[in-house]
Amino acid sequence: MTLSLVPAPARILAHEGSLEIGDGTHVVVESNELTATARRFIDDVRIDTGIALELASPSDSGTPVVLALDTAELDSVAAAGGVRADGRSVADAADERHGISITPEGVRVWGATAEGVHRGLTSLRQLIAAVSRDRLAALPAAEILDGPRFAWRGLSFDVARTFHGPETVRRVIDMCSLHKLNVLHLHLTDDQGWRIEVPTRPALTAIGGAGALGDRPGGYYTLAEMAELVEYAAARFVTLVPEIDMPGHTGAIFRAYPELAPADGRAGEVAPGLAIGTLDPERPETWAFVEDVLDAVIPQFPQSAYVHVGGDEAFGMADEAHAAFVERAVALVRARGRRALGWQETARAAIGADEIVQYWIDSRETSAMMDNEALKTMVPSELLPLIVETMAKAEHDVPRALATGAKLLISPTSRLYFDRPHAEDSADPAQEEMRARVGLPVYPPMSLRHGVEWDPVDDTPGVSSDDQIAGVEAAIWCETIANRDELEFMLLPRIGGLAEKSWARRTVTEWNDYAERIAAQATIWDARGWTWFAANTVDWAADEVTAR
Ligand code: TNX
Repeated sequence: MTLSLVPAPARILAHEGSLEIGDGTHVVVESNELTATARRFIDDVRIDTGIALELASPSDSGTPVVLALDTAELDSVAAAGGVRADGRSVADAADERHGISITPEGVRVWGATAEGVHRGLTSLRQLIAAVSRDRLAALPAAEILDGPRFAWRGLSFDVARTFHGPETVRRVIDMCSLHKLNVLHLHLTDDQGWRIEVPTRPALTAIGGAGALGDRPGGYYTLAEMAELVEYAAARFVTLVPEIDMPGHTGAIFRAYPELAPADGRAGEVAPGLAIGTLDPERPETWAFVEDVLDAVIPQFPQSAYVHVGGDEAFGMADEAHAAFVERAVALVRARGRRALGWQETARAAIGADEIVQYWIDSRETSAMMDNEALKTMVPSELLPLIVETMAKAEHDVPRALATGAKLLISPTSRLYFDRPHAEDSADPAQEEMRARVGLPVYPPMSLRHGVEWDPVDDTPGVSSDDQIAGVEAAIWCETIANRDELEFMLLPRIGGLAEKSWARRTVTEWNDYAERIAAQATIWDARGWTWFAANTVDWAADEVTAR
């Protein structure tokens, strides 16, 4: 039996009959701890389908959806592997396993934690939306037992090249929640903009936050806005993880505080989206700055056990200086009670087993990229050898990280860079126009099918077991993404493939089966007004979806 779920659940048992859900169907909690989760579910179903469910007490009569804290049968699904961004244990406090039983008499959704119940209700949401017609949903009777393969299922979101305001971030959090993703990694700083308030360093936002790539408008999240976003995410069991990118990608810092810039004046944007110049680990003012930033940023992310320190593409910096920088930045994070995570280049420094290394450079495709004519027109010729040099070292990063005992966050350019152009055609001319414009031309285009026909362990050179992996994370970089429509167009439907590869236990996703399941999701995307790419390789109309 296949149900219209993305990601695919671990176990499905078909039962006889069906159950109709509609306006006034009761939702009952067996524990007060689940009330907020129940309310969120009722809200979501109303937005997705128009169906108005009602929170009721157990004594009320009527067909109920019952939510319970209970571990019955959940041991038949293995506990998640990997690492939680909030530092909690998958064995108890943050067990996401759950069960869903649909019979003609009602629905029961249970899990060991409120988070587990929320994940189960997310499946129920998808099932209701897939069959709902005129505010009635006839659900097939079934039992589902499910839980994630990896504890870290994330999306890295570049809000520096284009500033995406709080409303857009909330929409992205909603997309994460709908796909059972539990981490939104905010790439808050880069050459083109600084997006987080540091009260002791006001020029970071006043000057560094003023612009974005090209002539796009700038902006930043105030302390109050960030607090609201953290809360909005936490209510959906999503952890916001901050990234402060250093010692490279620091152009915005240098505009705000020129005394931190390289003394030889060799800092600045050399091509749209590409700057040179790095923070100098030899200078005391560099570390006074980094401490000020960490002291301001860390308390804004009370849920996150990690701080991402960047570490990528420090073009032109000596290896020793880069390693010294990373080691001290990691030590400062640890001194503040958090753990560090960094792009894969951080594995070239002496990091510890508690650190996470984010693998992104798929060395099997870099030589083709380096030969790509688009790259040569984008990057000044004197910078090309520096890029080639950095990329050549990349193939040693994964073995080096694993040798220290650090775990990997799997984010290969080849599968999980959502700023690759879409490969498929769309029947809609406006979408074809957007497809030609959005996505970095240095990458070959990627199809939805390519996004699901792979495995994070089998397809990462040097990795042989789930135990070496913290989790799976996609990245959406915004050099070519100038607004919300373009952002959503690149995220959907690709985010479904990310969910499938980070949550689902089967290592092989069969394309035809996946294509049917993802098509059923479009009802919700439409109901929420999300822009999405209607690839012509999926039969979207099979789900009676017409309006977009
Ligand atoms: C490389 S991924 C970068 C980003 C770019 C991205 C474009 C990484 C750690 N650095 O600065 O935006 O490529 O895909």
